[in-house]
Amino acid sequence: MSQDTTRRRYLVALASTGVGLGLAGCGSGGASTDSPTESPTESGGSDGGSGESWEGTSTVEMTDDLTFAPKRIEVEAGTTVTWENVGTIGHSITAYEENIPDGAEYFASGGFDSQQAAADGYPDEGNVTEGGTYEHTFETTGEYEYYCIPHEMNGMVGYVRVV
Ligand SMILES: [Cu+2]
Repeated sequence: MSQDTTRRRYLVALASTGVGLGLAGCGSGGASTDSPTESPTESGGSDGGSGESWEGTSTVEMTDDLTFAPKRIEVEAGTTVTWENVGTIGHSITAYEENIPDGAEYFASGGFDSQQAAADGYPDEGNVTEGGTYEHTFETTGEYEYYCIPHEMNGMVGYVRVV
């Protein structure tokens, strides 16, 4: 079986040569990753914490920029908040069931009593069209987070703080 041994040595020799060449060949990867397509996510998942400004108003506009303006409002308990569609694109006002104070009444345009029902019913119900309004009276103090069903993916989210 000496023939076999010889053959093995030959293969090993080839292999090491190959490794050497491989290393030499590396390190060339010049042009490639300079893509700036990463960061323009500004209004990410802030937790309503520091640095956010809360406006003392009871009127929120919904715009063709796909925003609630202002995004954060603060009102006293018992205040009726009005959302008005000042653009041409339809929107919903839909509370996150998990992000409203304990014991608070659920709210959503269309009058739904759960987030699931609101999502299922849209857009036949709950769509606030051009010039349309939606109102809700906040009785329970705490912080509420809501969104627009068709534009949640665009960051169309808002907050109401009731004091
Ligand atoms: Cu919207």
